[in-house]
Amino acid sequence: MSILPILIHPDPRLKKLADPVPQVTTDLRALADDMLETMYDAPGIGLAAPQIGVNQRLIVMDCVKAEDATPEPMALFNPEVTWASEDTNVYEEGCLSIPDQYAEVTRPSSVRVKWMDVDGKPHEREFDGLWATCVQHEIDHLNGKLFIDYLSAIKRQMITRKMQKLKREKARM
Ligand code: K2U
Ligand code: ZN
Repeated sequence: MSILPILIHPDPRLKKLADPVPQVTTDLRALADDMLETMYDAPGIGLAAPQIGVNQRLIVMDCVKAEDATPEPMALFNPEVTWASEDTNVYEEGCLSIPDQYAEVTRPSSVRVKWMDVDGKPHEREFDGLWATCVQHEIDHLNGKLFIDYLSAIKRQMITRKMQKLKREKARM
């Protein structure tokens, strides 16, 4: 198991449409494990393969936040939203590829998602609450969309400039 480096915005690899996974291989199972370890280490509650530079349709999540609760790690291959509620929720979102920047994003409060699990088995179920926000945030990553794309051009530009400065400073270290 490895902790993988997370790409930081702006990066063209974060804007690409990820490729479908034809079948779940041993390598992809290992990648899902590494993504979960990377996510827990960040810490985060979700991570999409493009964020670690792999342009495939794979996301991992564990939105159980309570310290004493049992973790619920999930790996979803080729996830897609099949239904979204009209009701919406506003959540102050962040992103591991846009560190320390937060903004309110409005999304459907419930979604039904179908996907393939690590054994290649199909699933479809409804997600609510933080799980719904997270799964939509992660599927956006597979379509090259970041939470800042829901903000005004001015706010998006301000955050992008902060990330460009951060990357310049990191490059000097
Ligand atoms: O994709 C990512 O960058 C992981 C995000 C997922 C996420 C963002 C906003 C709302 C829900 C999920 C990270 O987990 S950001 C860190 C975080 C941690 C706890 C709650 C919300 C965000
Ligand atoms: Zn993100």
